[in-house]
Amino acid sequence: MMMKSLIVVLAAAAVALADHEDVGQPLRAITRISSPHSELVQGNLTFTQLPDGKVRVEGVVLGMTHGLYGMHVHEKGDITGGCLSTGGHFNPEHKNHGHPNDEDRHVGDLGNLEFDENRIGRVDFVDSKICLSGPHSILGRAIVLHEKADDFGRSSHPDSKKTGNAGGRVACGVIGILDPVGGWHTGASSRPSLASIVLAPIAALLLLVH
Ligand SMILES: [Cu+2]
Ligand SMILES: [Zn+2]
Repeated sequence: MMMKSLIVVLAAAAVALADHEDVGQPLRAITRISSPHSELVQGNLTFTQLPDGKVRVEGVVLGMTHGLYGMHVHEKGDITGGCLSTGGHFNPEHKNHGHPNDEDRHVGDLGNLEFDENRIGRVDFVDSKICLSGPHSILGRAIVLHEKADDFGRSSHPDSKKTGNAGGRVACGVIGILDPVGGWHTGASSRPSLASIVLAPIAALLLLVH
């Protein structure tokens, strides 16, 4: 009886510690945005995986004149041919192009970035479709900033439902790991935590002895 309660306590401790590890280490990614055409256009964006499954996007991009410019996650992290080699909008569910709040949207549709009179574009929003792990993961893909505003698939232009008719690609950057530096590719739910690696054999041993 003593042994059984000890095993239960150890198992509970392992679960509690595993939860704590996940909460303490949010996945964060980063991209350095630059332009093959202009040294003026540049910036940094960070992506933080929130506990509710959404992702917070923060940062500053400089260099575009006052106005709105479409910004998307494109499917490839390939900038060997400038921003053109990043492929199309990241669209794993084969939907139409849309507004970030639409149900019918590409996962990569992040809306417009607004630049002020001083050519500063401040970014701070939460998106519910992009992720830093799993099938919607944007890690290793690219952020692309366009030359025009995104119309969210709502104009009569033939490209509206495909790209938002945002025009050419001005600047881009590959989305990479910021922190933590390990544990990204094992999956948070299936990853054995340090606690379970240490405590599970002890529990098993106690079961055997019992
Ligand atoms: Cu785009
Ligand atoms: Zn799109």
